[in-house]
Amino acid sequence: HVTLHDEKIKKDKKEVPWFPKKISELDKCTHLMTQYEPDLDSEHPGFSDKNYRERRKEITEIAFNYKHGQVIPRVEYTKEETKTWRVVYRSLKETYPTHACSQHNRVFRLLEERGLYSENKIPQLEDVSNFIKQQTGFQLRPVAGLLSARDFLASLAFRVFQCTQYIRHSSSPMHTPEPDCCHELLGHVPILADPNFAQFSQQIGLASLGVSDDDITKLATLYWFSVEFGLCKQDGEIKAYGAGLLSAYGELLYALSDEPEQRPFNPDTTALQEYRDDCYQPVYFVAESFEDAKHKLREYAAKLDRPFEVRYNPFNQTIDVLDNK
Ligand code: HBI
Ligand code: FE
Repeated sequence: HVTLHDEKIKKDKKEVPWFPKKISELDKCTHLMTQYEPDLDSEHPGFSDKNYRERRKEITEIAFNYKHGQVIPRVEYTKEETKTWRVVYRSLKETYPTHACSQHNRVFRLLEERGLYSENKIPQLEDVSNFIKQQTGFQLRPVAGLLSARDFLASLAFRVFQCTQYIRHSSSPMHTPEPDCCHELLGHVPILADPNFAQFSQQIGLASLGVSDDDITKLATLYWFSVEFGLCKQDGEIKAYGAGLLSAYGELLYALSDEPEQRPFNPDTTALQEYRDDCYQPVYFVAESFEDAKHKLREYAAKLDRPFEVRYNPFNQTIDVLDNK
C-alpha cells in the first residue's frame, strides 16, 4: 500500500509544471515566442530592413547573455533610435495628463524630475531598474523579445519585470507588433513604481506558479485586460493604466472614447474574454481601483486548482511551497 501511495504522490508531483523557486532560477525562464520578430513576421516594419534586424540582434545579445544579479549593460542608442523615442515620447506625454491614471502621472513626473526620463535620451534599463527598486522592490531584467506567458508571469512572482531593450522601427513610431523599450519604459515602468499596482502584478505572478496550461491562458488573459489594456475609475472619470494603452497614442485615445465597450473588471468573466493582439480591443475592462482589483484577483487565485500554496519570501527571494494535501 505504501508503495502505491508513494507512486501516486510522485505522479501528482510530476504533473505540476516546473517553476522557479528562487530568483536566480529566472535565468531559466527565457523561452521566447518568436512569431512577431522582424526576421519571421513579414508584417513587421523591420522585416525588409537588414540594418534594423542586425541592430536588434546586437541589443538582444545582452539579454541572451544576462544572468540574474548582473548590472544591466548599457546600450549606446543611435541618433535615429533617439529620434524614434522622441516622437513617441512627445505624443504620449501630451496625452497623459488627460488620459493616464494619477499613479502613472505621478511617477512619470518624478522620473522627469530625477532626470531619468526626457525626450532627448532613451533611459538605460539599469538606471530605471534602480529607481523602481527603491519604490516598490520591482526590478528589471533584459529580455530578447516576447516571452512565453508562463515564463513572463513567473518572473512577476519575484517582482522582476522582463524588459526589452531594443526600440521599434523608425518607420512606424506609433505602432509595434512586439514589445519594445518605448512600450516598457513609457507603458509599464511608471506604474510598477506604485505600491498597489506592484502588489497586483506580483499576485498574478504568484498565481501562475505551477498551474495548468489552461490556467496560464486565463491568467495571461487577465494580465492582458489589466496590466496591458486596463482602465480604472478615478474621481468619477475613467483613465488608462494598461501599458499597451499608455505606450500607443492611437489606442489610448480610442479606449477612452465612447466607441469601444467598457465592462467592469471581474476576474471570473474577464479571464474568459477572447482578445486579439493585431488590432484595437473591442472591449476594455474597468477596475474600481487597484485595491479592488487586487482583492478580486486574490479571490480568483484562491480558487485555482493547485495541490499547494505558494508564498514569496522577500528576505531571501525564494518561493515557499506549502503543501496543503
Ligand atoms: N513578454 N517580453 C515580454 N513582455 C510582455 O509584456 C509579455 C511577454 N510575454 C507574454 C505577455 N507579455 C503577456 O501577453 C501575457 O501572455 C502574460
Ligand atoms: Fe507589455
